[in-house]
Amino acid sequence: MSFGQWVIGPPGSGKTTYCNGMSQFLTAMGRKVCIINLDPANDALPYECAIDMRELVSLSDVMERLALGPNGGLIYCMEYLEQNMDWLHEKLQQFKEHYLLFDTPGQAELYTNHTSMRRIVDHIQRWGVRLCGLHLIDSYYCSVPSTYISAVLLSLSTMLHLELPHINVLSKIDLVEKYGKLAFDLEFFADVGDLDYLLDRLDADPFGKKFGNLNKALCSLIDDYSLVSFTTLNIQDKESVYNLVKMIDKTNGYVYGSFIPGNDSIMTLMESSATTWQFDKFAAVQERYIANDDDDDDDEADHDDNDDIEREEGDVDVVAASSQRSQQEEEEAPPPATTSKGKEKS
Ligand SMILES: Nc1nc2c(ncn2[C@@H]2O[C@H](COP(=O)(O)OP(=O)(O)OP(=O)(O)O)[C@@H](O)[C@H]2O)c(=O)[nH]1
Ligand SMILES: [Mg+2]
Repeated sequence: MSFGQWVIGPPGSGKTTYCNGMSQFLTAMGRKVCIINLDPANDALPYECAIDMRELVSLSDVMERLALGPNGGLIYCMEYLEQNMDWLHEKLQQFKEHYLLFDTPGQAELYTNHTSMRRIVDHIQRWGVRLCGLHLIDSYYCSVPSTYISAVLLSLSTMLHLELPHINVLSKIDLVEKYGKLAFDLEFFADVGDLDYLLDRLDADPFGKKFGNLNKALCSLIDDYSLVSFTTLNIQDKESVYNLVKMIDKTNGYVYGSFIPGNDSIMTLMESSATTWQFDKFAAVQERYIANDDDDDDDEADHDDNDDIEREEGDVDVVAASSQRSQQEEEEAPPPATTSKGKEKS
């Protein structure tokens, strides 16, 4: 039995960067990690790839030989992989002791309605790999009510389609307000609060008002399922990555797993996976990445120098993580700011 993550999300949501950063982080924790690239269009991989689907089939070849466009070509590649699962099985034999990270393409239809990815996932699970579906959604979607609602719907249909133990993640949380101020506190968007508040916002917009009834029906559908919530991630912030690792370890069962490298003390891991209060968690993230209207002047004051984001293109620096990080350190996280679900930011 081995464990892994199935990393999905729309184009540009950060999947490849995530696999790179998460691999560095888990390696620093002592786990043996293997990244599998299942994106046949992934030309410039930032990580060292143990298994690369492009050895089996590449998008450029398919497009050229079959005269297909990029989307049709990608679907063809996934169907080709599905028909050649023996190839993947054989490759994975060398990595039985490894923690697996699957990097996938961003086309949404692959994980919302097309059946190949679903069948590929089923195959891999039957080989004894306990997977957690990790769905990355760029957090800028939160800045516009209509895009946020469509992101929640996408997450819902992905969960229902793939049927994996699943975590939705608002990625690039460090950039959450880059394209505009959030209408509500972060906790509202992470917990998918009462969407009636967003409907009011949509009604205020002439375009949104035109589709008022449709929006209302969609929000009520989301509400009926009551399945979607998000956690947050800045891949360059080790605390953010560590919090996510704890969630994933519980979701795919790693904390209850066998004695494999990096999992020498299940009890210690279980202890380190103690749940942080959601309220505290989002308040700390909000305080770090979202400017407080009351004190715009010193919005950088509380940042830890190590965790600050200085983005170079394609650069990830998520190392120095330690599996020995103590519970005490966790409790020393910044104090919660006052947030309340559904309340407008003052
Ligand atoms: N600021 C910030 N940028 C990020 C973060 N994660 C990824 N990025 C950037 O987002 C861009 C897209 O990241 P990728 O990892 O290529 O996204 P992807 O989902 O693999 O994209 P496709 O494979 O095309 O679907 C890159 O410029 C990354 O550096 C993050 O947590 N914070
Ligand atoms: Mg990618």
